[in-house]
Amino acid sequence: MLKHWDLFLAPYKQAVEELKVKLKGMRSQYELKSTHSPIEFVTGRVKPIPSVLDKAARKGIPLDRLEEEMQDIAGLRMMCQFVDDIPSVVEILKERNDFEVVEERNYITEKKESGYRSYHVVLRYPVQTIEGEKKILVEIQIRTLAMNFWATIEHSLNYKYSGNFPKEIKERLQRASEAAFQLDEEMSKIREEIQEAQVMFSRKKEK
Ligand code: 0O2
Repeated sequence: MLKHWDLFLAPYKQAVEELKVKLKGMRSQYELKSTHSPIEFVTGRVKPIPSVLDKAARKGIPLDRLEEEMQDIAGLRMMCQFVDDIPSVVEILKERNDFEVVEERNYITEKKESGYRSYHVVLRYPVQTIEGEKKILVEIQIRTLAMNFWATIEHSLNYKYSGNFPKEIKERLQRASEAAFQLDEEMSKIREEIQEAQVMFSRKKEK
């Protein structure tokens, strides 16, 4: 049974490892040019088997349809400093020719009821295997540091309460989401000041 899952997850693991290198490479290119990088950092993971099974049961996805219907078995996150960096990152992804963007979900303009904000892009990514090329779905979540802070905290609380938050916690999370939104707004207003300071700092480090 475990062997079957190992085989199933192998191309997803390969895709996550390859994409982490590629997307982190984008950040390094900005650093070399000493210009503001719209990408702050990149993480990636393969969904653990119990989470795959949970989600399949929750969404009524038959196990023999996982490849077609579960889009985030391979998942990456790209964190940005500013909200305005997010469309720049999406454009760069769309211009690449090593994968195809097949779907986009904008939970920034359409915030989720929980308070969740993020921009999701689904890719069809070709993995080279010993049996030939296999195209798999990969989800990239693009978000600011503030959105990531909120989502990380909310996600861990979700484990504790299995999604059934007490009213008080739910309201606090919604207020915290609003505070994260305000933080993003304030930072956007002084974006130019911050970027100038960051370029000065990186040049000083180089000397
Ligand atoms: P993980 O891997 O533990 O993060 P659904 O799962 O029904 O919400 P769907 O169709 O799978 O929706 O696609 P969606 O909403 O684009 O992507 C789901 C993923 O987005 C989730 O993965 C989370 O990573 C993130 N997400 C969506 N809504 C929320 C939210 O309210 N709070 C937080 N913290 N994250 C959210 P999983 O499946 O939860 O798994």
